[in-house]
Amino acid sequence: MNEILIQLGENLQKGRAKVVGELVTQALADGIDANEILQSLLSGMDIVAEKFKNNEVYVPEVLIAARAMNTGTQLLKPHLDNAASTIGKAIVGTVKGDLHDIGKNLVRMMFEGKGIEVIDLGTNVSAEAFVDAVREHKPQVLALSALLTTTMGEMATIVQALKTAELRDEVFVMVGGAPVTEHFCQEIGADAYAADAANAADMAKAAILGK
Ligand code: B1M
Repeated sequence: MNEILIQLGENLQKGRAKVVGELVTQALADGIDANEILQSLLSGMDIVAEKFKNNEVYVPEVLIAARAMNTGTQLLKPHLDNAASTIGKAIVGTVKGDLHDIGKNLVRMMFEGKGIEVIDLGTNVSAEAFVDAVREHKPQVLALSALLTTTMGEMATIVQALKTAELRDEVFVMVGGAPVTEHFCQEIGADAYAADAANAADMAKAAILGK
């Protein structure tokens, strides 16, 4: 593999956003294909995600690697064929009444690291807003986050609202957040529960690719 691409992956894992930006600029100037550059960024992020899953790195390292990833992808964006650079679309958000967003932001970053385009609705998002966004953006995946036992019930309301709007079969509904469990996921009729952001990204990618 080209030396610049190797360095790119390594610096991404270390979260060196400035160096990643310089290397992407240099790689583009050297005529390396933007998709090839993106692949080396994605491979670096995959390694970070795997380490995070195995508790070898923690939230701060993931956040700085994700920031470096964002620096690289922003520079690549104008050079990429969108259809080739993203595998699908997801909507993420924290449910109504809930302002916790650190886990949800990690989910967004891990999704982006897998090449999934993300529409982030933010926090305190009502069921109506989720339904409207699904209708408008037609994502393959809807990822819901809740951190409070008092707000997780809102996930059931969202699943029901999707059914009422006849959109339930159009989207793969994933749920997560500290109080959420596999049992709860099944009880409310969601499609998948993910215990952490890395697993959520693996599951979303598999759902998008139909695996
Ligand atoms: Co709050 N808070 N908080 N809080 N807060 C908790 C959740 C709590 C467990 C603390 C405690 O009492 N021990 C407790 C909930 C108790 C319960 O419901 N059983 C609690 C409470 C009570 C409250 C308030 C009510 C406090 C008050 O005002 N009296 C209040 C509520 C505000 C509101 O939301 N309406 C409140 C406020 C806050 C802050 C604003 C101060 C702050 C949030 C800042 C922010 O998010 N920007 C905050 C924080 C930081 C926490 C703790 C300390 C940390 C949460 C966190 O970010 N963890 C938390 C205690 C704890 O969890 N130990 C606590 C790091 C993050 C990476 O983990 O979000 O779990 P997490 O995400 C994980 C997984 O859950 C998963 O992936 C991530 C890991 O990869 N995941 C998903 C998350 N979302 C996913 C979605 C998916 C898939 C996976 O989609 C498919």
